Amino acid sequence: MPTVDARPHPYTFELSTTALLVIDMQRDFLEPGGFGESLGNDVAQLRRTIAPLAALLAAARETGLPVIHTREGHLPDLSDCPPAKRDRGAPSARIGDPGPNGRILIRGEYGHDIIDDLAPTDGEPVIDKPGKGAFYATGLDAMLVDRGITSLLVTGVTTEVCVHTTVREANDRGYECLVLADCVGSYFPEFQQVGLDMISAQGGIFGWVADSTAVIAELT
Ligand code: C5J
Repeated sequence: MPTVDARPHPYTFELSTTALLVIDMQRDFLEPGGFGESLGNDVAQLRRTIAPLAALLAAARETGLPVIHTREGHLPDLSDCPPAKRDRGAPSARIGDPGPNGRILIRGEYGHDIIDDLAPTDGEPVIDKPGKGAFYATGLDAMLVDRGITSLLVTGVTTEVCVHTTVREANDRGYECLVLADCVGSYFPEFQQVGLDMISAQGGIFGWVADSTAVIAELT
């Protein structure tokens, strides 16, 4: 069984019960004109995750590890977007408003889709989620149970929002989570640091943290 150097202690996983989860690597978060930028964020902060994640994806695909992608977004009529979510803060453009990449965070729009560098391949499931967590109002849990997956390699954006919410949801459902530090990103460097610390603190209260190179070395 592969074992990787991780915080707070080495992480051992079985290939047959592990999946790579790629959270919300969407144009709306990583490219100008989307939801992330409308909230005042510098999208460049997230882009450093693309190259390491592309390498990890390639290794997972070569090994035959299941890969599951998620996308945060809403139905065109916004019936699955709570007004509290749409109204919060003082964005320059709200969810559903027109932007350079189409209506912001709306399913089917160009900006809502996954960036070209990390595009899912045929057969890789893409979970559309209306919330921050990937388990809320989705079929992810049933999909994992169905496939016998108990351990998740967690990647994507943003560290303190959708990655954290998903890892916490996964913990409450009994999954083991290894978060890949170089493959998760935050618009705020200090949140990146503390977000990762919070996962592995207290003996790994939410899981483990490692670099993707440690996992790739075990997969290839
Ligand atoms: C945010 C996400 N930050 N995918 N979404 O609103 O983390």
